[in-house]
Amino acid sequence: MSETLENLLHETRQFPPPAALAATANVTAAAYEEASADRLAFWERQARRLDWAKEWNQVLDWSNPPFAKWFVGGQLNVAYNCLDRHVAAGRGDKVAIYWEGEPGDTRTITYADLHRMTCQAANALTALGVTAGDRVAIYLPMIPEAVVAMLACARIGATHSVVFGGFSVEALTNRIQDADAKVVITADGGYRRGKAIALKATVDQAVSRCPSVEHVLVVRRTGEEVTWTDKDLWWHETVEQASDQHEAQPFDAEHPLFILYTSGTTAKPKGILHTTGGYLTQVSYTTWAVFDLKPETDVYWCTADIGWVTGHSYIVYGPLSNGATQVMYEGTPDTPHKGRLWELVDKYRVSILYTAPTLIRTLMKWGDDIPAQYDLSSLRLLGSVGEPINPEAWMWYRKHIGHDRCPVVDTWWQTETGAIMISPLPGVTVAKPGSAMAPLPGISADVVDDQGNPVPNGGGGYLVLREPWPSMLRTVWGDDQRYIDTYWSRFPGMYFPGDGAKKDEDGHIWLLGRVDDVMLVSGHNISTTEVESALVSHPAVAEAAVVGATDPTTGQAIVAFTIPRSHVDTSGTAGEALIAELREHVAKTLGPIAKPRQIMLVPELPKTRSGKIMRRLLRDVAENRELGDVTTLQDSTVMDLIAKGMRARKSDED
Ligand code: 6R9
Repeated sequence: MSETLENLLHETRQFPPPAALAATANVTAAAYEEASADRLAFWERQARRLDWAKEWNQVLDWSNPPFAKWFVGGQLNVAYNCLDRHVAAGRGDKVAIYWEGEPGDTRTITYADLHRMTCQAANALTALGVTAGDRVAIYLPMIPEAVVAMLACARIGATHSVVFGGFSVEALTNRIQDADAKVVITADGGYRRGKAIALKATVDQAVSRCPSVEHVLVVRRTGEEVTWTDKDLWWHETVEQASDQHEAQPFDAEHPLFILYTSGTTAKPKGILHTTGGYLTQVSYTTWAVFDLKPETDVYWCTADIGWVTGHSYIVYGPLSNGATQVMYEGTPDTPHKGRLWELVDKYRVSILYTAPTLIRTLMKWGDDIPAQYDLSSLRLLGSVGEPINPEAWMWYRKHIGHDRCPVVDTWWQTETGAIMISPLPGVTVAKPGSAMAPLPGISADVVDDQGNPVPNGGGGYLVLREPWPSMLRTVWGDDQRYIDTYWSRFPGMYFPGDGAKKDEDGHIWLLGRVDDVMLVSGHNISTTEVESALVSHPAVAEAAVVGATDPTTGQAIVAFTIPRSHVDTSGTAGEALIAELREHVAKTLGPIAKPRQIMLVPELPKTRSGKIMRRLLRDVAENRELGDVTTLQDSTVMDLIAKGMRARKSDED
């Protein structure tokens, strides 16, 4: 990418915080001032939200950048902070998790229950020879045992590596091998779209290629038949028979807590390493600050999978360290019907909902009438994470889910950052649809040009983080050089997350997608996000993905893949007319430079399991290439559908 990103999209709508929420908000504007007056003292105060067995003697050691140490000399136990201290304070009977299985079976788990289950799992893992510093791979569906397994590892100082329950043998094998995991925790299977999906057979194949694995613990979820090897142990015959008495030992603030592999590329997966004290400090603080969480009265629900960093930070460690009550759901939002999420919001009186733009756009596609059938009056705050949220999707979320009553917080962060970094504060910020707005108190973010100089307001470029933060990754597992090269080499002295961004006229930050996806059209750098948002702002469009395809005249040309809303007629000439109208609509909204060369109407888009659009695959289609690596796709049949549509169109044109 040369120079800067064009700033094409202009959004003028603004939404101040609801007065009642602002009046009782956990965090006020004073937090920004406190943090900028003394950043380290600010984080030190947030660390005191936790129970430490031993106080630190230095807040930050940054003497050997980019290798940071936070709360040096401090000691704590993560599971103790998520469980024991709540039970000890008399909150053992408070519900930690309302769990809802996809088939409709339910479990209500209190903090005392979760504590007992975690102690049993900690004892069972110890009996299997797992000690502090060992790695444990977790490959489970969205069942409470996934939370228990993670907390049990944290409790005994073992480092967990959660692998998405949908990943292939190949992906699982690589991840077990890279971390040298000693134990794998899995299940016979889980439920998805009304079917039992087997997991154990995948683990068997992977483990046969992973000599480091000594034992496999198997949770019985579906009851389907599984083959058994001599490494296998049933969870109910080991963990559930173990003692529920376990004394948590404190670990060093920099003790490894987990490895999480980032997905999406063909390269060897990167094991992102997070440690104990700084990570828990920032996830705990941000859960309380960004969601305005009131643990006594709120019912919180994050729809992420546990295998995504969002599940780690905002299902397990953030909410539980705050003593929250939350909903956890096993299945997909369309099973057994497309109102399932809203049925659950109503049933459990959910007050805080945290989800992803991909889901919001899918809900838009299904139609406004579905959420309208449910009582959503318990909701008071909505969050979004995972991709830039298109202004129109933001407006839809605010109107049809939040009934214009709930603030929407668009939260930018990454696996690598561990916790939310850029987001509105719900009781403070006057939000703009589509903008993550400003770095949180204690975080220093900026947008810079090619040379690393800050861009002026109104300009676009690269997002950077200027100062270390408590929940930052500490390295790439086993590869310090890759850590330096990937994140700290593009701009000296700054962390580069790989995202493009712009500052608007007021200095607020808008994320523009991965810089690898930026298109260069006739010498102009154009972000995929802005063109997609322009398409989504048309009433016929629910979702769009654009890519730059090689073009003899313009260098790259914009090719758009667009999912129409369910009521839209796309047959024959109506489809042709819609495409022509959409091309004009983009040109009108953003300027003629952004007019797509080609628009394809498609039923689905290729996505990762966390819902991110895989533009790389769409580029392959747009340029008539063989498809690259599809192992991290959520649904591999989607690409066949799109490629078929593309070929049919081409032969029409020929
Ligand atoms: C938490 C998570 C990280 C990448 C990140 C960026 C994109 C996430 C976003 C967002 C715009 C937001 N991203 N949140 N882009 N606005 N609110 O998603 O982690 O899976 O590691 O992905 O996701 O491109 O760099 P991860």
